Amino acid sequence: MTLSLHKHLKEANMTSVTEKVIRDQFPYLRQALDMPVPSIEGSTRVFVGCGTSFYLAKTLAAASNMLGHRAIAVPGAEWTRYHDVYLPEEQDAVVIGLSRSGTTTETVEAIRVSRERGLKTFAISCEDQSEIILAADDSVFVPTDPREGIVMSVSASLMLLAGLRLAGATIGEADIAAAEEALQALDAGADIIEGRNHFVFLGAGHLYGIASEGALKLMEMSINPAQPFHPMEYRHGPVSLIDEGSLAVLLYNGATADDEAVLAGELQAKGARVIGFGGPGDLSIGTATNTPAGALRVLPALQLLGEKVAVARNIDTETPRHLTKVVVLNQQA
Ligand code: F1P
Repeated sequence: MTLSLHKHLKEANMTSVTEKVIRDQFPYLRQALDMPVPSIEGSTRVFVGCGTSFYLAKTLAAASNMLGHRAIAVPGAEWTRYHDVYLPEEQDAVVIGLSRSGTTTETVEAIRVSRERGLKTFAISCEDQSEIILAADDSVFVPTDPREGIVMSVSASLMLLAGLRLAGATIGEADIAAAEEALQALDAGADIIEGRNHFVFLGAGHLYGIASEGALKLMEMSINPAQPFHPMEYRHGPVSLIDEGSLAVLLYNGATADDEAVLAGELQAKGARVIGFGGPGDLSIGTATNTPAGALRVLPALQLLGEKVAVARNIDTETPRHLTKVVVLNQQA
């Protein structure tokens, strides 16, 4: 009988490289706390990226707005092709591209096209001297764990941390310690995923971007559909999918936590189990999520959740189906 790699790992009680990288990310994050970040000029910030980097962009735009700097987030290709749909012509915008590899065609193109239009440009990347860093006016380089594979984990946390600091947020040791504790709490309570095959991630306000990243992570790691929603939107249709196979990950937002707890109770009554970050659930993880740093506090735990679901389904996260580390497109004339 041939055992799949994951079954083998499970039976031998071994840990995948993906999981090791997720668990070992905290020293990298601590190191990035003191890294110098330049200040960003411009009256409007446009954060662009693809995949995980786009969801980081969404989180950073929300954090910027919370901190008093107008910002939007747009997927790389959308910004290149339809910038006027997202923002009227404005010369004082700065376009900030996020890309772990620094070579994702659509994100690099968004930076190049913006610069040609006379806009200021900035890059955040985990690869020094990468295409995006060379294409932008200014940049931040955040070195990541060289063991990291296709699935973005520590690199995402690092670019989020750097971007939050760039956006003006104060990030400190307490945030890293909280992220580590949240990951440990998720680890200890991971039995909650048993028998679950329908996953939803709920986050209001600045937490919607990171809820979206939680869903993407679980989907690409475990080949299981997962969707993000704004919590108050969930009753408006999607709730019809809830049953005894559902797991809802609710990122409570301080200001609206009472409303979200009511929703959690309704989902539980329909058969769902709930993981509550910063509020009640079948598994409650007591992390404060109401500041811009809240996204960073939950991200490593969401990454581990993706791995846990993958292991339960015998999926090897080192070779996620149909995915490559970078999407490079053939440029057409
Ligand atoms: C972004 C990205 C990943 C995704 C996939 C392809 O890459 O879209 O989020 O998981 O593996 O690349 P990057 O621009 O941050 O390097």
